[in-house]
Amino acid sequence: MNTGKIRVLDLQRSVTAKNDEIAAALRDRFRRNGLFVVNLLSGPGAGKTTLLEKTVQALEGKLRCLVLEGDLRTTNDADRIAGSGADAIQIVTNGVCHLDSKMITSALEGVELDAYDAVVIENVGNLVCPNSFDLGETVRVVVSSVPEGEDKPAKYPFLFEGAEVVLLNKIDLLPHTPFDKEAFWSAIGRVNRSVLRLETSCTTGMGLDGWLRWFQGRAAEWKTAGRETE
Ligand SMILES: Nc1nc2c(ncn2[C@@H]2O[C@H](COP(=O)(O)OP(=O)(O)OP(=O)(O)O)[C@@H](O)[C@H]2O)c(=O)[nH]1
Ligand SMILES: [Mg+2]
Repeated sequence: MNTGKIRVLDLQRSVTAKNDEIAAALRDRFRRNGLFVVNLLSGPGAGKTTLLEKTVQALEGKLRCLVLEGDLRTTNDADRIAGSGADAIQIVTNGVCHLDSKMITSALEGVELDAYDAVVIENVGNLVCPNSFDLGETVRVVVSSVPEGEDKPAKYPFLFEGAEVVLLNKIDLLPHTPFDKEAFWSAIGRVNRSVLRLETSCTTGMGLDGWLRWFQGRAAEWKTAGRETE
């Protein structure tokens, strides 16, 4: 008996391969400009925009930041960033649950990147889909928050695996919840041993100095590294 041919179409792979190609071009462009680029990831409502509001306010006059905001609808987050004094671009994905490199390329069309030292891309609030899409970033930072519970790194490990920093936010709520901080950091240690661990409250300002030190230090380091490769 003859056997028939089969054809396998791996859609996920072809989508991410194209995305990676565009992301590589973005990464080159960012490097040429000595731009430190953060892909900021979390579940919905962990405090990404609040952290960025505090960050751009604290760095005013020290580091020129451009913020790209990804949301399914509204310009709320870009409005908040602009209100805090930094330039912002809102990407409205209209239902798409993550940002991709093509969206970033379109958003940056005509933008003079020389005017900035750092770009932060606040991804769509989602602990799953954004993980597969390289945006040409220098580093990934994941924000987790106390009300989400300590089991998120164990249940959604992939996002945490690729992070340079994990920031546990809303620590002001620790006295009011059964959140087990030791269990949270142990789970992080199991998926990513080298990650920088930070604890913050964007409400009280607790721990924000450590975050700002890391951000400024890495941006400065990156600018020098970019110049050296020219
Ligand atoms: N108690 C407490 N509330 C916080 C803290 N940080 C942010 N919030 C609140 O959490 C809510 C969500 O904050 P956002 O900054 O909008 O969160 P986000 O991650 O940008 O949300 P999406 O963009 O929708 O995914 C807001 O009501 C903030 O005021 C914190 O450290 N402590
Ligand atoms: Mg936000």
